[in-house]
Amino acid sequence: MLIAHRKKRNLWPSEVYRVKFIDEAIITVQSGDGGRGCVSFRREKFIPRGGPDGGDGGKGGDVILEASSQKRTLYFFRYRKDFKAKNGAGGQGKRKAGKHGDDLVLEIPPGTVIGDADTGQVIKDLTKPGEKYIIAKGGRGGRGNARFKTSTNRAPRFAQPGESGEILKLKLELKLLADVGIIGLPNAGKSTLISAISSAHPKTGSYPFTTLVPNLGVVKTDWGEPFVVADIPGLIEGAHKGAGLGIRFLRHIERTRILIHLIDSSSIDPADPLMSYKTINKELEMYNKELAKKSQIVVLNKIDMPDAKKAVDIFQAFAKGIKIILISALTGEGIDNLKSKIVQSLDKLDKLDE
Ligand SMILES: Nc1nc2c(ncn2[C@@H]2O[C@H](COP(=O)(O)OP(=O)(O)OP(=O)(O)O)[C@@H](O)[C@H]2O)c(=O)[nH]1
Ligand SMILES: [Mg+2]
Repeated sequence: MLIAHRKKRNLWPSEVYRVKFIDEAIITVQSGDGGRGCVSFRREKFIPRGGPDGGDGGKGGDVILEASSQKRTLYFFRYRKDFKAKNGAGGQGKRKAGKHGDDLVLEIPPGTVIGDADTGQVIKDLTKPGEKYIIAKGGRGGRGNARFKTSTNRAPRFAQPGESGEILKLKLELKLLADVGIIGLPNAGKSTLISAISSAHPKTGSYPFTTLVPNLGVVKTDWGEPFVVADIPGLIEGAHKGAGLGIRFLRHIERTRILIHLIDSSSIDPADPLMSYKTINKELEMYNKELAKKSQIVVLNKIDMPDAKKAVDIFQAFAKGIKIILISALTGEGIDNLKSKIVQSLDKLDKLDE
């Protein structure tokens, strides 16, 4: 079986799975048109022929892209694709200028590359939170007739129209960095879990090493910004020395913010209930001390199985002081609770960063 896996792996060019690490959106943005200039003449009592007093049109709104640490993915752009800033208002009599159109600010996650969707050319790379870029400038307002008065034409009957806004088709591209990594022994149910909570649907199977390359999925929640989860191949004892597959992918989760440590409750050995938990943590530490320090959410899976309750009780009795979440990735039990715990942990870390 392993040979078959190896063959398959070689057949997969890195490109194939690199695609999964990218979030993309194609959107159209349009800046506001400038307001038209006004043609108007002063009309006052006892002044039969007042001069021209048409005001200028207002400037159209800009479309601005802003990198925001509140955004983790391009999920928002799956459902809205057309964006337009406001037009400038027309000028009025008495030299009153039209109001400027409001700018439209679109928040995108830091690290988003903005390109021209038609030519593929990169326009801008927004990396730091707070960084802004005017992607489409609003049209200038047209000048009112008051501006065109000259010695030879004291009563111009014309004004400028406003300049049109720009329309751009953009491709947004974000290399996804997972916020959450799922770790555990082979068969713990990591891929089943990522399927249950996210847009990723990797292969699952009742044999070890079903997953050969990491999978990334975007998880949408009811509590705010979606987050990204990575499921990596199972870790086994000796992984840090190269046993199994998981180790070579640990670097993918080095930059995650939290880890879900997934344990198959049906394989808990009553004689040594914490064995798998300790094995994984030891491997993390041998690989990289920082990784071992990352905050973990410990999750017992497969609680739908017969005798699961007994195994969970035993585990809990031994794992004093460790908070445990119970789920069945297969039936969905406990999944919402887990999602809300992940969101809470991420929010807490976000606050610490601020
Ligand atoms: N009864 C039950 N079976 C589960 C549950 N979660 C996963 N399984 C099964 O456990 C087996 C392994 O699941 P996977 O999701 O492939 O496990 P994995 O951790 O990704 O395994 P590797 O990729 O090999 O490391 C599959 O047959 C799943 O159907 C669960 O909550 N309950
Ligand atoms: Mg898997």
